[in-house]
Amino acid sequence: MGELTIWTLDWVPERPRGFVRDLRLRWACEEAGLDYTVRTIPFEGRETNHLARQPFGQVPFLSDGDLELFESGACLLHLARQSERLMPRDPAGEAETLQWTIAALNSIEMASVPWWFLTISGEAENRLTGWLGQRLGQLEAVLAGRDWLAAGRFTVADLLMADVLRVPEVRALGHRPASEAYVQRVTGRPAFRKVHDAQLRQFAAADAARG
Ligand SMILES: N[C@@H](CCC(=O)N[C@@H](CS)C(=O)NCC(=O)O)C(=O)O
Repeated sequence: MGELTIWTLDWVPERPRGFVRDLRLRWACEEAGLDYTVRTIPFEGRETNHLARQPFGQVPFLSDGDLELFESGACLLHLARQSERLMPRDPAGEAETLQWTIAALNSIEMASVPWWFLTISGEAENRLTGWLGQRLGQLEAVLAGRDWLAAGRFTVADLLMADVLRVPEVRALGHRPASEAYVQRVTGRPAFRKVHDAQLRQFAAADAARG
């Protein structure tokens, strides 16, 4: 394990603030008690200025000593291997955590992100609403029966699922009390509050620097 550096953009417009996915990595480090530094790449020119480290021109990406990796989910699982607080070490607990981490990305965020883009683009009818609504309803049934997704306690799967679910437009879609309580439970953790505030402060400082 080397020195951890979380890379993000040096500035973003108002809307994504508090939601830029470097927050997932900062949050995991805080939960795990891992030291980390946040460094930035320029927002202007992001389509091409860091393709060698993130081939889609996005953030975040992570340096761990000489090792570099991108995709927030991959970075989270990499961090989870460094801390039992993020992922249990027993085979059943680990398998459950992996399963729900991938479910957050590939069953929920896979539907929520395209739905969200259509919603904010102002389409009169969002044809993905039925698909997302069904997925969220199925997840609501799971969350009605338990506080945490895996291993009976907080894991990196909850960090990721709550981050996917906390998007305001997603939260407002339908009545899902167990999911809402879950989002509040997970994002009520001190580590989330700390990194959320830190991200907002970073971009506010960047505003000031830009004049
Ligand atoms: N699947 C990627 C998605 C990364 C992503 O959407 N990053 C956004 C910020 S949260 C970004 O870099 N947007 C700038 C752009 O696409 O130009 C991951 O989870 O790391």
